[in-house]
Amino acid sequence: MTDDCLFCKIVSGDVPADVVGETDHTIAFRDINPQAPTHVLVIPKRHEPDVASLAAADPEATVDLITHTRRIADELGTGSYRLVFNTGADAFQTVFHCHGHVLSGRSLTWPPG
Ligand code: DGP
Repeated sequence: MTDDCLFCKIVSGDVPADVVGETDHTIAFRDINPQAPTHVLVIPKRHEPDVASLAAADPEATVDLITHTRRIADELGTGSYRLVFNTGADAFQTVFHCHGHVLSGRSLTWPPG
């Protein structure tokens, strides 16, 4: 837990969120600014700034997070989904606690949109 991290506060329950799933290592909650009918953030409970840091620190939690995204897409989306890890400020990462965006429920375009 990092005191000044918004997503750590969601993990601890100090900031409310629309939680749609939880495992030993991860929680999933709806994004406050959805970009698709299903837009869920899947995050590790432990604080790591990005997915590569999580993979280095805790491979088991990383596998759990990826597996959890599949379940969210199956249960709440269409089955087809996009999993996005914005990494670094220039890639539009705004919250520096690892999170995967699960986007589903509409036709997604490529390049990303
Ligand atoms: P990123 O730009 O990749 O770091 O994504 C951060 C996402 O977090 C962004 O899509 C909006 C979402 N977000 C920011 N603050 C909150 C919040 O307080 N609650 C929820 N549910 N989502 C938030």
